[in-house]
Amino acid sequence: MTGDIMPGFEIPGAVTFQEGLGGLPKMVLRHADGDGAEVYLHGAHITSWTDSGRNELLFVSSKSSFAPGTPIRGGIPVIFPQFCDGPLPKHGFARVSNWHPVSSRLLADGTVAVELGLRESPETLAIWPHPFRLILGIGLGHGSLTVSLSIKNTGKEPFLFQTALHTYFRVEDIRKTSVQGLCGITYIDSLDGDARKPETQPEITFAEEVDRIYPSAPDKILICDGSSGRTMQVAKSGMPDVVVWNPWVEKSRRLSDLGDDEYKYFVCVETGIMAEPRALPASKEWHGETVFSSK
Ligand code: TA6
Repeated sequence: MTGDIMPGFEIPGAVTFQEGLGGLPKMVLRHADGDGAEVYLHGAHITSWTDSGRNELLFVSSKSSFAPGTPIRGGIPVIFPQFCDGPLPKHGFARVSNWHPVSSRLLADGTVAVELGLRESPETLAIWPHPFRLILGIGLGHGSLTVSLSIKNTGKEPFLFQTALHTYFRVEDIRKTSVQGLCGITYIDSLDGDARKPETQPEITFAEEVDRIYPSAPDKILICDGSSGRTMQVAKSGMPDVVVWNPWVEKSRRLSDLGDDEYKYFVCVETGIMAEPRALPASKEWHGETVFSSK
């Protein structure tokens, strides 16, 4: 593709279209204060978020594929309508679907705001027989990234869905990283037959694989990267659950699109509806949002 195939959505100096890896189109967002973000139309997948000092805040695997039909490993995969395993492909089809730009705006406070959309297609209807409309909103502010998701049931029957922003946060050393704000929640341990366990640690640290769903979690979570001294705040609304995941050594080796050592450099802290599917009646819309801010 060329940079000008979607001129209606470009904003000089703020939003451009470029050819990304694998020849896939991506939107490049630039804030006047120097923050930046990149989002592929493939999956509406945010693959980069940089602060005004040009520090990358998201992790993307050096071995990720960038190809139609396969998920990108890292960044912010958008999960819908199924979380994890089930009758559909793992984590659903939104992350491997081709989204379209819906709007781009420069807001009065300087936020660069874009929206991407996805509707049902013959391919989605063949595996999930429900009409829907998704809108992913991205707001790049100075020191913050707001990601919102609206899900509308445009059909005549209710449907059940799960959804997540499966965010991979870059850290300098997972062994010196902690996740804070989940103490007191009973979590579902995906590595122990979905056993329910109380979270007793004010600071969750990592010395082995961790894969946990925290249902109805507090709306503010902190990720403290002890090596860099950076703290990331994850502030969610309308998204009840949080997942904490790091694959550690063995699982990293099993994942062909992740370098063997790359588990050291990220933690996934995911927000959405993962613990139980949510019913969405015909014509109704669900909205959730997560604001990421780097301190
Ligand atoms: O959200 C955690 C999780 O479901 C883990 O169980 C882990 O497998 C991860 O997502 C990655 O899934 P993926 O399909 O992207 O390999």
